Amino acid sequence: MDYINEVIEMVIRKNPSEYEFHQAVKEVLESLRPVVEANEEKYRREALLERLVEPDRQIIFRVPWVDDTGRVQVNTGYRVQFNNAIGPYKGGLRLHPSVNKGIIKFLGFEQILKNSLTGLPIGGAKGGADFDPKGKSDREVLAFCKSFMTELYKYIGADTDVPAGDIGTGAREIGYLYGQYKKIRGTYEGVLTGKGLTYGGSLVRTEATGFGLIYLTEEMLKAHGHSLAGKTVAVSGAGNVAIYAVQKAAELGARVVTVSDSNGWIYDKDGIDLEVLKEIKEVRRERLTEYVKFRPDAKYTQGKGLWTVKCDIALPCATQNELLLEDAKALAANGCIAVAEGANMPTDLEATKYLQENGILFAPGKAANAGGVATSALEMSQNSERLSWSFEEVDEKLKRIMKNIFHNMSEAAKEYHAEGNYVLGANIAGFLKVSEAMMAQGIW
Ligand code: NDP
Ligand code: 2IT
Repeated sequence: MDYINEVIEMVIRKNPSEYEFHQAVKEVLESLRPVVEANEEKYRREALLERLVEPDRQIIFRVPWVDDTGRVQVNTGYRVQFNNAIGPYKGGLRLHPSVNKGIIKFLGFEQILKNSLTGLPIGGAKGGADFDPKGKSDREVLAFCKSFMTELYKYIGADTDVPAGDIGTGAREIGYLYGQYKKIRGTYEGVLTGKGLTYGGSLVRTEATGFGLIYLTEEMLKAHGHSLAGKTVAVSGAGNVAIYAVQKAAELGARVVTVSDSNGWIYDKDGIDLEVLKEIKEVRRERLTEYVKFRPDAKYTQGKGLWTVKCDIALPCATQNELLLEDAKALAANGCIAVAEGANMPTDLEATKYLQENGILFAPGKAANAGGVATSALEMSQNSERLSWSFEEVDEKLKRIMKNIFHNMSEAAKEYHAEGNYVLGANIAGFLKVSEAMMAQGIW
């Protein structure tokens, strides 16, 4: 058996029920084949791939907190510190009832290569809990966050591991977590990113993932003789990434016709009304069913079906495995020319393959959504020098980073004789830096 298949088999054997982790490892290792085959002897001797797929450490802990009725609730908390070859561990915290070890490990593994692609010195990590912030009072969210940080603080720090937001973890949660860290440690340090602007946050971090997704998409379209202006765009999700993708796509002249949440989706043929969307999601924290009350001509559909809408560009921005083979077929049949992943691994392996084989441009999440973590790294820089940069300065840096990511993955794909295969290009470009750093630092 070849080295890559051996490692994939080992991962499945050692981590039997971690399906999302298997999926991420398969996608990455398969696309590293040209590099691995050219260096097989050296990599085998160093057990490089075995070390890459085994986290540095995995922390799992109990998170007890008291709800508004006085009952004690117990959640499971996670922090997987995957790899710090090129910088301190960095990655978000996901708060969602579906969270388990396999999901946190797939996200942490992807984060290693994503963070490498940004060109900034950050390693890969992820964490979270099976806590559902939906429907909880502010006091309950505070109680959870305090308890979560009371354990997590032991393992993190501005130079060791810097968590941030992800699904279910926004500005409110980061604030509560930061307050508790400061209380326990007694230090004022950049231990989290996505902080509020009054206590060390960076301008543009809120918008960064969505804006970055659009900057990279525009760069990819440009390389193929297109642009966003005048295009019809389908977005899924209605959270942090989706909202700012909708905003920037509209600013560049596209018409975004859909958004969704886990219950259903909106089709607004005149273009999603950004102010309405922000009011519902960011201010009132309500469901998307409210949207049609403000926009009676829009249509709400319960359940799935968003990818059957005719669009030129599809931007999945909700969660993993939300765009499957039948969705890819529907997009292709409707003349879609590009898919760029705002979420992490929203497109499964079969759907990705189908899109690529049918000539649809495909930008993988670890490149397309890297603007969030890249701006987090810019927040870390500002915290270190105790200064804050202007919106324009951070936005300009973000744009440059996204353009570089596109060109680096494009060049890597070309160099390995797979022009236009950005999955292969992103994985190889991200891996080369990490593997070189790992080998330079000996065996650990
Ligand atoms: P939010 O919590 O702000 O929004 C998540 C959105 O996705 C909501 O609309 C939510 O709907 C929907 N969603 C979540 N889970 C599911 C599910 N199981 N099925 C259907 N819909 C679902 O999260 P973000 O916008 O921050 O994150 C979205 C994606 O982007 C995730 O994959 C995340 O990992 C990725 N990402 C985020 C970054 C960031 O900076 N925030 C950076 C890079 C990637 P509902 O309200 O009904 O749950
Ligand atoms: O998936 C991701 O890249 C994030 N959730 C952002 C992580 C970060 O550290 O800003």
